[in-house]
Amino acid sequence: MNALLGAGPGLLVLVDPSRTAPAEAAVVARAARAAGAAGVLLGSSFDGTQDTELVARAIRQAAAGLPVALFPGSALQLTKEVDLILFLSLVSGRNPQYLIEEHVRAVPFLTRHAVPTLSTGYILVDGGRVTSVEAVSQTRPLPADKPELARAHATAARLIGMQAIYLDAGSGAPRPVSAEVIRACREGVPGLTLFVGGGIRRPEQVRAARLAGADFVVVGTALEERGAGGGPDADLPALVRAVAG
Ligand code: 1GP
Repeated sequence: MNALLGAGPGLLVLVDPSRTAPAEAAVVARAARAAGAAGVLLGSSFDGTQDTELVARAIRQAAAGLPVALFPGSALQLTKEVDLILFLSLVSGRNPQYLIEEHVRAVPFLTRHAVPTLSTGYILVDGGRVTSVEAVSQTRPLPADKPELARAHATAARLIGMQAIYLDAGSGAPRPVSAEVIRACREGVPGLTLFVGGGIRRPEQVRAARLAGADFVVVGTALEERGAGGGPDADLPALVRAVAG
């Protein structure tokens, strides 16, 4: 079993290499390991081309044993310094670039480097504002109040043979993916790994996502934002505890 998948269910801390310097990522990774997070996801919907590798290396050096997975925005971000690459197909969209083109471009890299991949159907759900993923991918998110539509996309990805689903409201979304949408997708893909992220800031939101069927709950922005005391706004240990219940 892959190190990251074996660490679940759990909380994943998302580090965006285009916004986080290697030294800063090292601090985040140490905090994630100390808090008992299942691992770190590394990715950006835009940019991060060469920073991705530097940040991945800094995380591994700072927090040995903490699983790191790549959550790439494009084939340009591929790095061998991770335990797993989410091989993402943006199945909520109809843009061939993110359904097959980036995948073909990834093949020379994956032929040279034997990094494990996880075929993942990525489903973008409306989180209340236009997010970077929507703008960069030029795809529309699914409506937030149509669980049956999300379930159909997740089920289609399973029938195609994908191994996991990532439900995302987009980074910094005002509204996370609802429990109804998560539950509907969980029903459509029993046995597949289910990641849920986007706009999750508080322990009760982590708990709700987990109870609705998420295996991994992803938090990024809330841990980047600084509170009044200068430290992160969100309480990482409390978020980790919320996954366990
Ligand atoms: C974004 O799901 C991730 O793709 C995490 O979102 O930054 O809002 O936590 P946040």
